[in-house]
Amino acid sequence: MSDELSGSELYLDRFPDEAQVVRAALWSSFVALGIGGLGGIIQALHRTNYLRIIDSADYYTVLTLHGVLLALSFTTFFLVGLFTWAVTRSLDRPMVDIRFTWTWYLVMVAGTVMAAIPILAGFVDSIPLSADVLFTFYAPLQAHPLFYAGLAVFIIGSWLAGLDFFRTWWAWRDENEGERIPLQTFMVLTTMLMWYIATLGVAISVVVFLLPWSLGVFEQVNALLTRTLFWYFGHPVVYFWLMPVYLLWYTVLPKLAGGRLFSDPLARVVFVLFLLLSTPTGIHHQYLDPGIAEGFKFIAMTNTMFLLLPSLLTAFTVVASIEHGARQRGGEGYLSWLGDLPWRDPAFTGMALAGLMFAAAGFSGMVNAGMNVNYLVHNTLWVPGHFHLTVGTAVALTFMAATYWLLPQLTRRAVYSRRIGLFQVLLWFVGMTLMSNAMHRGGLIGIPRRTAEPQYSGFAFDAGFSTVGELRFQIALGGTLLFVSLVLFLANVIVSLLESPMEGTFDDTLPPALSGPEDAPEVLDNLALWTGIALLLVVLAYVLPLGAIISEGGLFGPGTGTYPAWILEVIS
Ligand code: HAS
Ligand code: CU
Repeated sequence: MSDELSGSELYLDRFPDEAQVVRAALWSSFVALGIGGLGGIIQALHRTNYLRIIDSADYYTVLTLHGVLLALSFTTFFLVGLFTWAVTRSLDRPMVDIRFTWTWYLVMVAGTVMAAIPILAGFVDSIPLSADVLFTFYAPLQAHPLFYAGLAVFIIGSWLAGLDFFRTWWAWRDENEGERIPLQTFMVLTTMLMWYIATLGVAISVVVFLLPWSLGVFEQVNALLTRTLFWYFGHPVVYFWLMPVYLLWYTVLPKLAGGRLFSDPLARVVFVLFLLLSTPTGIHHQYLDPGIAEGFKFIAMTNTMFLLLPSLLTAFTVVASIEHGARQRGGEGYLSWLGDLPWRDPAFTGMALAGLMFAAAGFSGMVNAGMNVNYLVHNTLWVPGHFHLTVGTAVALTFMAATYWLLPQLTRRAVYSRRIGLFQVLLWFVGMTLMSNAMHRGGLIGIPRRTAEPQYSGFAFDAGFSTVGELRFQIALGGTLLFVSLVLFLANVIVSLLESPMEGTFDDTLPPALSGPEDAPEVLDNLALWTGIALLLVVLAYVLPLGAIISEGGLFGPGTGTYPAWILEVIS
């Protein structure tokens, strides 16, 4: 972290052009959050049978809108905005070419709009477009070509964003030979390297198989192959959402707590571990898929268990940093220091509660990851319970909380009401406790996920009607509280922009770590080495299962062998 920056000058003054892009990215993410959240409350009330304003036939349209806008658009737009802020502030230099920065932002917007059009058209029967394929979009579900083209454009935009971060770092490196990569930039670069490796799978799936198939170029695809290529990307994508959160927990949360990051070297180790281990684990989403040998599933499980390590290290480092903050503020005792933390600050409280919930999420993740226990929970409501704690709280709540801290430095506006902010983050925590807990319990008694009619007429769940009724109520109530919290967040941001000019100064500096980069072995900054090892692990984990899937199911579906008929004709 570069720490010499003066507190009297805001980020906005130092980097006016970059601040514009960061704001545009954040506002785009909030538009996605608003629309996606509306989809969430509609389906929560529909599934639980409290309020049915859509036809059950439209359930998958709403579910796709909810998943794509929240899991893919909200997260990624926030991430690229945050990363632009983090790279420029930690390198203390502007982006190399702001026109290029605007270009990737606009490419990402274009991709999102292209993908959203066929999803939204699903509501209008007279328009012959649809994309009710959920955010996992693998075959045999098929969407209109515009949806796949939009996804491809969106991913290309994110690749260009990564290139922009690298170019800016390269320029800095030429000016600062021999210096360690500042921590925030290190985190951005390792995340983007992980992203390049992970998106290879989904790019091949979309461009080589799904798009031509939906255009009618091929009649069929190998469904298991597109599934496997999706999950090759679908697991690391969850760390693409989580790593910006860790960037905030490591570099901003200690300051909000009144202290300093405990260890810069440990933070670097964590991000390197994510780069190495995020991708060779995707098959843990496919434990129940026929067509993949048990041995490959076992390897994915083992890798997943290793992948717990960076998060367990994070729990230690971040809590130690928070404790350091509390002790700087006069906190004492084994646990009574907790009372000395700035609980009235919505930015601190939001992030701390997000962290607490992530601890629970980690446990449900460990349950998911066990091959045998997974058979109990797979495709049940347990899984949405898990991911509303992870992406729906660790990520979403941290991003909302961080907005309360970023807003003044990006807009020169004060947060309109910090009290509403505090109430809003608490409400999210309470709403999610109700909803997610009930979803986990519902999953254990066999309530399925991904359906508008989970009650299955004529089928009695083991736990009896009263438990099912109680869980239904908790999900509906929790979902409603979450929606209210989301509306309060968006309203607070909008009113801040309209009504709330900033008075006085705002300290946006970040303190150096207690153990700084000088304590970190230099090899940690050798990005080429870690990328090479990461690629090797991917090859080891995936070449054999993919080979088996293709030789058994044909590259383009049954009967097509390894090559499709038309390629064989061309080469024969
Ligand atoms: Fe997961 C399914 C395993 C983490 C998201 N996951 C999903 C799906 C999503 C998702 C979206 O193995 C569903 C996809 C679909 O539609 O089918 N997941 C794991 C494991 C982890 C994990 C082992 N998941 C995440 C994260 C996500 C995410 C992160 C999004 C951001 N997940 C699975 C598996 C499945 C799965 C299977 C497939 C299930 C199936 O059958 O379909 C681990 O990375 C978790 C490690 C976490 C920890 C917790 C550490 C605690 C920390 C808190 C520190 C405290 C603080 C607070 C800061 C070990 C870091 C301090 C405060 C004070 C006041 C002191
Ligand atoms: Cu996963």
